[in-house]
Amino acid sequence: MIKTSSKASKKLSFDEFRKEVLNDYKIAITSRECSALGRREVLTGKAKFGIFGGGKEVPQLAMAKAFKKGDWRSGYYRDQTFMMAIGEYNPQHFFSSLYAHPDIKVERFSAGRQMNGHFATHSLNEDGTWKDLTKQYNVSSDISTTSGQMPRLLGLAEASTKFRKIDSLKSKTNLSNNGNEVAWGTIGNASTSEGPFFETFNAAGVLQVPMVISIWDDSYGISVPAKYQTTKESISEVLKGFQREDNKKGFEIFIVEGWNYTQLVDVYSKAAKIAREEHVPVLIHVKDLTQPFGHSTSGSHERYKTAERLDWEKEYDCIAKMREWILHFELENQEGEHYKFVQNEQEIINIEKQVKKEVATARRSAWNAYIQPMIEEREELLALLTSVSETSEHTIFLDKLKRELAAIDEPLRKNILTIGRKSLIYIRDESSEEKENLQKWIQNFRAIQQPKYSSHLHSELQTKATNITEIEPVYDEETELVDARIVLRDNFDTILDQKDEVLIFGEDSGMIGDVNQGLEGLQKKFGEDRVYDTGIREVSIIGQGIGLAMRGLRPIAEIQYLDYLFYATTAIMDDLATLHYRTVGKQKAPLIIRTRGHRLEGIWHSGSQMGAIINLFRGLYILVPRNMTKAAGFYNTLLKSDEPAIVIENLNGYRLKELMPNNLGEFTTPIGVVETVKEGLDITIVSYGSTLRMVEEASKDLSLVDVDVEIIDAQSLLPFDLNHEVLTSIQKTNRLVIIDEDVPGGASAYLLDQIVNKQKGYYYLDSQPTTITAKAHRPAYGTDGDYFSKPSINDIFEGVYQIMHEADPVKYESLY
Ligand SMILES: Cc1ncc(C[n+]2csc(CCOP(=O)(O)OP(=O)(O)O)c2C)c(N)n1
Ligand SMILES: [Mg+2]
Repeated sequence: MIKTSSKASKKLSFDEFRKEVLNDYKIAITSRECSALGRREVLTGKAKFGIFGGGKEVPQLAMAKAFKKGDWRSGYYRDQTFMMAIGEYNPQHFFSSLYAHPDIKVERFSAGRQMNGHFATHSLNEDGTWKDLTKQYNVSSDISTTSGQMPRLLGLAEASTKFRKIDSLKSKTNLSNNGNEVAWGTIGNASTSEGPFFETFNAAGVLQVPMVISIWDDSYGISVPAKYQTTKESISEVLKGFQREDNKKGFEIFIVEGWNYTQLVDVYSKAAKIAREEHVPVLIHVKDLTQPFGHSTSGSHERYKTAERLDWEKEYDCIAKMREWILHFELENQEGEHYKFVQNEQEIINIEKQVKKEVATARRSAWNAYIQPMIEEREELLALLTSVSETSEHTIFLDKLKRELAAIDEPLRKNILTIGRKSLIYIRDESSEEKENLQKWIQNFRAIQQPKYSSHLHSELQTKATNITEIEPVYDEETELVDARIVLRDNFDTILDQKDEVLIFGEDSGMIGDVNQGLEGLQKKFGEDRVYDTGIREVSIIGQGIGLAMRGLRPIAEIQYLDYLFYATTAIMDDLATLHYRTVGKQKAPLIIRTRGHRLEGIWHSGSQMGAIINLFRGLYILVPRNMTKAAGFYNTLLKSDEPAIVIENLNGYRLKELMPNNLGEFTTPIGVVETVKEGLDITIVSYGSTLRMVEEASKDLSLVDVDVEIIDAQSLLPFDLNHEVLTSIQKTNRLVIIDEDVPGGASAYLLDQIVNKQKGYYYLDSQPTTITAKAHRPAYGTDGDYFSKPSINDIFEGVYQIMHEADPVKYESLY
């Protein structure tokens, strides 16, 4: 600390140190005061819920010191002090997020879409281009699921290894500075009981990535103490085997007291150096933390902590300990001079008083910014209601509504709209200019408000994936039929050649080039850094992809079979699918998930759970190409845009023959566009994936009995048929059947709803719209198991024929 010998510089460096310590203390107590006042805001009803960082302040000061521009954090709801210490959060922001202020310029993490304590920075400019991520602190947007932050952390850290190792990425200086960036994870002690924590932890040790994981250990997970959470009640004990040794790679592990400021600062600086310079993962187990306000505003910790524990928490409160240290710190140099942080306690009390004032002012100002526009909007509506009421026959009712609205002290938009919309019911049979003004105001108001809650599920930029138009595959005259996997493989080859930022990885994706040889020889050609094997660990494979994509790379993460996608559900559903929405487009992860399914056999390899996928993973594009050329086209489309998607290849299609296009890497399959693969007049069949081939087979038999079917390949389930081409088909055939191998009520029900309700197909139907699906149970194994579980060509024939029979029993006589 005091290294030079000259008196003046000694004094100067101590002064600087003193300033830093006092500033840190100020940040810690500002954070604590926010928690205290925030809790009151919930108890008095101004905010709905609060979850705060009380008791975890001091270690976060230390982490913030080691956190450099360009670094990334993937953490959880306790990190408010860290956010304040890096300058990305202040009391006004704190209260704005508590009130869920719906403006991204004010509540900069999620525009109030997430509850408080879910932090983020902005990676993207207004036009969707990357900011210079090396010149800012990067906080990947938090999610609420305990340990859900871990899988993504793996990719955020792995990206540094890619930027350091792959020469052609070195020019991307806005994304990385030679891979010097550390990814910092934070997690609560109890959340380490979760699978994603252990899976990610192990993978980080295998991959040797620059990651520092802090475990904020307060001995509880809400009310459940460590003895029910963790073997030996200590996560660092459990993880000892991960400690690196002289000739064995692993983690560096630190254990530190959470109230010990100097020890913390020292440990964090060492941890950062190891991770940054050596690219070695580090664990910091921060023990002895407390939770002075309890878990959240939903309950009180006095209910489940003993009196002894509560006393201990008071004594070991990290801020109280830091205060003691500041007060009693005294250094004497060789000349006998004494250095102190403060001369007396009053100096500290003065800082504390000032902080209280500052936080109270910030609270008022955040509340006014939140409520004032709504008070004005209420006035607008009241004025409109007054003028309607003056000419209405329902003055009594309208005035009652007005009084109701005027009586609300702090009106929300829900209150305003509820009254406005109700008023229209009373005057539904009146007509006046005043009423028209009211109607317009309500419609306009809704049009302005709704996007605040519903925008940005997908990209809203010109570059969005659904704007990429079709480029058809082009064939040379002497083009040959090849195994379809060769089309896919050669297209990946071209992609890897053209785009340095593309990385492909998964179980068996590297050395053998995936289980179906779609990547054959590509690791050899492009190296292990670009095409590589992973452990069997689906949730962290997806997390790896999310993190890599958030740092500007273009990962293609492979999930070996569709049924195993669900191991990664939290990473896809909670993290990837919501990222763009929950940051209002300020962060993105254009991860492409490659998997294979359809027409698999057996309970564990059915490959058909499309209904679950489209319902759980809204926010991703769900693409179901019927062959490998279509699949390759989807990869090309996705790489020309920047949104996340799942491409489901047909497992039984790799060895079928397809023509080899000559514009590999270039041709595209459009997203949200169906394709009519056979025209017909009698009935429209919508299907997708490999079921489509069976439909084509059945249609030949149907034509023999004079049923002329039109077959439409959905291709893209999310989004489905943006141009309403199925409707055009139904206008011609007036009959509809949807066929897939999902369970009844699965993706076929979704397609039915899209066509009958959204496209308003019901106007044109002369027969009951029907679905032909698999049985409700998981499919049984083997040829007969498949025949009796999934729709067969017989089932398709008979299902379609039955509709024709009902329409014209004379022409189409009953089969049975
Ligand atoms: C997957 C999941 N399960 C349960 C919860 C509910 N929950 C939220 S926080 C929490 C306790 C977490 O304790 P810990 O990890 O020790 O963090 P702390 O709050 O103590 O800092 C629980 C059970 C959740 N958010 N997500
Ligand atoms: Mg805990």
